[in-house]
Amino acid sequence: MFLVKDNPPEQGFSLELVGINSGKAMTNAQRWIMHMDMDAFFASIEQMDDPSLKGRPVIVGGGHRGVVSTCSYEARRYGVHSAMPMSEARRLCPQAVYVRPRMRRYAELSARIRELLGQFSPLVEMASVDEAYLDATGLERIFGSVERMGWQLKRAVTEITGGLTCSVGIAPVKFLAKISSEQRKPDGLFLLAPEDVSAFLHRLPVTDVPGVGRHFAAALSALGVKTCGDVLRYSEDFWARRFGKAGLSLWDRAMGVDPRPVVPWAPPKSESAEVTLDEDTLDRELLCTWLMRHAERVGASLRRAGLAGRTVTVKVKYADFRQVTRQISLPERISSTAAIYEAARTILDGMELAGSVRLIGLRVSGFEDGPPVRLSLLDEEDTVHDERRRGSLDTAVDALRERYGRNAVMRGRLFATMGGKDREKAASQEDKAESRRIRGA
Ligand code: TTP
Ligand code: MG
Ligand code: MG
Repeated sequence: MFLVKDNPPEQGFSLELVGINSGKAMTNAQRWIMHMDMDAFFASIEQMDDPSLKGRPVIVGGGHRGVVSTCSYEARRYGVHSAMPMSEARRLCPQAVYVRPRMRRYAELSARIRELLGQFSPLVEMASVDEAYLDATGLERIFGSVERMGWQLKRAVTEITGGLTCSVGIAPVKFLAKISSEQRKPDGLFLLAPEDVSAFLHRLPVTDVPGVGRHFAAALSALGVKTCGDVLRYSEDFWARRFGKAGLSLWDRAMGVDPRPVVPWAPPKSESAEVTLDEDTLDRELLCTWLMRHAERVGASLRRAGLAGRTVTVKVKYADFRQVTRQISLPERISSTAAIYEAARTILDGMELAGSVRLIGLRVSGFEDGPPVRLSLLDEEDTVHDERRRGSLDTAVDALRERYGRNAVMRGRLFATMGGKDREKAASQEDKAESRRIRGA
């Protein structure tokens, strides 16, 4: 007989099977990790929202010089794939329908999926906008079997999204669950039972193991190592000596070992950034420049997390440590750098500085979906349109930063107001600036 026991809250909620008869914790309960990933996520949403696109090659991506975000399975037949230059996609598949990304719509559906997954397992980790790991250990008892849980989850995802499909992988550890979810894409389910793991790994190409990049793969190929089975032909010691951490990790994976737990994601209540200036200042231009910097950091974090907030707060601390905060509520939730900056700027412009400033901070909160409060000055339609336009600039900037580092791209405003020396200082102060994410309270 078994009972389900909660762990102490500080360790997070998890299910643990305890044998009543023996009175001892049962450590050999089968661990199950489920990985779900939406099929052609952005493109499928476009097809769902515009039924005339169903069954047709659809390519979602940025302007002519941009890259492909993703494409429908119909377009994949022509060799189009994510991260490919749009120009190449146009050459391969000129008849496709080309669509600009609508990040807010995708984030909205992602949030809906995240909420749903929480009803399946207390331990859900959103790994990206369209995929998640669920700890399914012990949940057979609720769903009948872990496979049935997977099918139910697939059905529920399709229902809650209004028609999108996902693929599910179920395996004893995380990396195998992720690889499993790719086995039957699209709209598939693949269960890798513990007794099949070793045969599966034996022929699994090392390039399918997360963490094995192009260079590592080339070095492996030179050793004649193509599959995880080949990895085991050399000793653990060999891998450690030859490739250090990466080698050891590869050995572990080839053995089917992946101790990483599913780490649940708690939505932040706010996103903020602040800086204590090297010298106290009365210079509003400088403060505005810092607000722009903060808006970029906070905006990028929000967009990464698929969040947007209605409340913008500016915090000012004076040289004598007195502190003032002012906030405004907007008619709709925002996440674009420009909109956050504009709101912050409006606040600062309306503040009378009571002395030199030693710290300036910015926070965005109010992520929940409330009924929008109209601000009479702004026409809502315009705001929505504006946020969309800004959204695509942010997507471009975020992508460049991802590739070339945080300081690679500086907006016109920052560039115009900062001299070369100041820009360097901002870059180094950037690292000192505290970006806090307030969880819970
Ligand atoms: P993926 O899950 O990698 O791809 P996908 O959902 O489009 O297709 P699949 O059925 O193979 O899972 O990425 C999820 C979304 O993230 C994708 O729809 C668009 C976006 N994305 C990019 O914008 N750029 C990229 O390079 C990748 C890989 C994804
Ligand atoms: Mg996907
Ligand atoms: Mg994905």
